[in-house]
Amino acid sequence: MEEKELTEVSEASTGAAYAAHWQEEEYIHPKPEFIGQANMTDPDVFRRFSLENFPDCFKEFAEMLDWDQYWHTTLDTSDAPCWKWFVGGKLNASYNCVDRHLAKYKNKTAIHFVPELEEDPIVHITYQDLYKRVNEVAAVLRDFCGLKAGDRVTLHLPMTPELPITMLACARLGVIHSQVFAGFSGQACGDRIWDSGSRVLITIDGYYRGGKLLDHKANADVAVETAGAQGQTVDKVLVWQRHPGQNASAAPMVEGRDYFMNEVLKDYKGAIVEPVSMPAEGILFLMYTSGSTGKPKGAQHSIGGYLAYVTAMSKWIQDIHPEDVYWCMADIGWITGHSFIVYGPLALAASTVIYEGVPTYPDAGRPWRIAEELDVNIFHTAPTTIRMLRKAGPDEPAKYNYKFKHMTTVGEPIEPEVWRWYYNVVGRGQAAIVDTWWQTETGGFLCSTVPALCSMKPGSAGPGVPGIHPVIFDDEGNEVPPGEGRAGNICIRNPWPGLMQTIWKDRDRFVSTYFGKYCKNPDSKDWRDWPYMAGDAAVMSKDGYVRILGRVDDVINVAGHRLGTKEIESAALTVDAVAEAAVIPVKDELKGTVPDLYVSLKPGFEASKELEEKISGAVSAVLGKIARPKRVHIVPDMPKTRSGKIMRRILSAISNKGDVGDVTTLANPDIVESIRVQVQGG
Ligand code: 6R9
Repeated sequence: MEEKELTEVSEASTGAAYAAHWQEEEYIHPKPEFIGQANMTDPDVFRRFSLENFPDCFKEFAEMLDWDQYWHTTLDTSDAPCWKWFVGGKLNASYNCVDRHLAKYKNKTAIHFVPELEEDPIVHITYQDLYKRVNEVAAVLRDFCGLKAGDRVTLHLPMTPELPITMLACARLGVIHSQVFAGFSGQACGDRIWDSGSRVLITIDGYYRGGKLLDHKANADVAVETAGAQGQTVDKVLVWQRHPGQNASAAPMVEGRDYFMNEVLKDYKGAIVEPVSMPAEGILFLMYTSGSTGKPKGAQHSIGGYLAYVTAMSKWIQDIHPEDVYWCMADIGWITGHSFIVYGPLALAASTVIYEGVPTYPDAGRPWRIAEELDVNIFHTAPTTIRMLRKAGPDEPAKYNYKFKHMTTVGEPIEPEVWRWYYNVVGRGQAAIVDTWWQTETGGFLCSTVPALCSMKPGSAGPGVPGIHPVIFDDEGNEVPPGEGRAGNICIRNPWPGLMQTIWKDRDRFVSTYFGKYCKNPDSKDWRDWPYMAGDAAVMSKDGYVRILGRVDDVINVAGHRLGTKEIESAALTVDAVAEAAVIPVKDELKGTVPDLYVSLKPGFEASKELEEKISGAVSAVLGKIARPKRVHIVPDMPKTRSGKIMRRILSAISNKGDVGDVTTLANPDIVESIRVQVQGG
């Protein structure tokens, strides 16, 4: 069933070959068993969602939801490029994710909560339980906190069911939630409270991570202080308890400000709050992007457009049916969790799994034990986790009895080597894989294969999903035709309902960041003049599949040749001993920049000069001498964020002898100094 196609990427014809002279392209077809049960098997979908049928094609997404009132205008472009979708329509997101399922599915599990400690029982929350809990929390927010539609609330919650329950309670009232990743510091949370103008903060006393009960409430005190110093007063802090009735935090409760949620809830037992009928163009939530430079920007997502988009993506690309047990191992503190743990799966009445802790706790077999126990059949994670599981337990999946029909990879480019392990070992060569490329800003997927309709190509995200029309532009704004092998800036030609409405309180930054470079006419109200620039470099092959090379600043220009850092990392991963690889551009007198390569090894392998040579040689062999790393550093571990992304910024500071900056929010801050000593000496 597997075909190989060799596409020549000729340096002579492209001027700047981005990678190899020969780029291997392998197609792997989905299995008939998957196709037979899939939600989207109609090849005509791509015609129906062609630009000729834009924007009306997107009505099909909106029709997956229940509306209180239908829209009169599918797309309003009068405030370009702040597009308005389904104008005139009214709906409620909480109703769509909870109430509408009660008639058919009230006794079905909505959320399986898996505590990190394996001895603690898994909690199964039915749709009826979810309905009850969401209503009670909504009553607290409305009647105890005085919150109403349009107000902002900051959540600083970890991976427990209280997080989606609180989100849905906000949505029920039309209150805008702004969830801050629990691994972020109190100060980072405070900055976001201030920016969003929240006067209520919802947190928890503690949660488990790596086997330890962390004190989380202490962060709330710092957050409130930080926001206060900038002029935003928080008058109420609601504190969930990880173990109701027992305080997991040493931080004192501030009289008149801090309240244990479980105590307040006692007065709201059985409360029912009618879902507020909201305009489609109302705001569902803010999601601040990591904000490595400048102040964090709040991506502002709509109710109708966003929910329609994530529901359709969950149905067609994630292939979620109500009877599926779906596990996305991301954190709800990131966009992936909002769209593909909470809103999309619940809108489709699926059972969604929430796992509290670290994927490798207490060992690398944990995810597969959970999959076996809960009968998970759809699995969703990021390359960094896949690499970690492959490194720590390459043979673990085979020990457990589970069966995935579908798997997702998201968040960074995946090396074909790693993709193949995911496919063969985790998916047992049976599951369809989608490599979904998208962003916080885009609400849902941009490029991915439709799993029953398209073949998979390891390392490529795929073509635009139905309704998304990607294009690659060079720096001058000329289109780079598919199949040329030249990298450029990937843009989307058309608006779509999941795209953020704007950056909260910063329309100018929204317009300049995403449209500034390629807008054809800033006065135009025609969407054709406003391609969306994602900020990623990509190559499109002649079949329209897109290979993402990384952020625009992740492309290394070595002596005029564009090299994707990911291409080099993939090459390094072809050496058996290598578990993870990260490439850093380092200034070079002759070549402008050259790649510095950091690698960590699989268990059982030792660092040596010979191995460094071997890795370096492999990179030259796969990509050509131009890509040969200046140095290969074999390090004990990579510096990583709490969400598992390798912090290239820190490696770059070490390679380029700069300031590593604040490393306290890393998962493993101690590694930074040992790498620095290793690379720079003393
Ligand atoms: C969903 C999410 C967005 C950036 C994006 C790109 C990278 C995401 C990817 C991918 C290659 C994929 N990215 N998915 N790169 N292949 N399948 O991760 O959102 O945290 O905002 O990150 O992540 O560089 O621009 P976000």
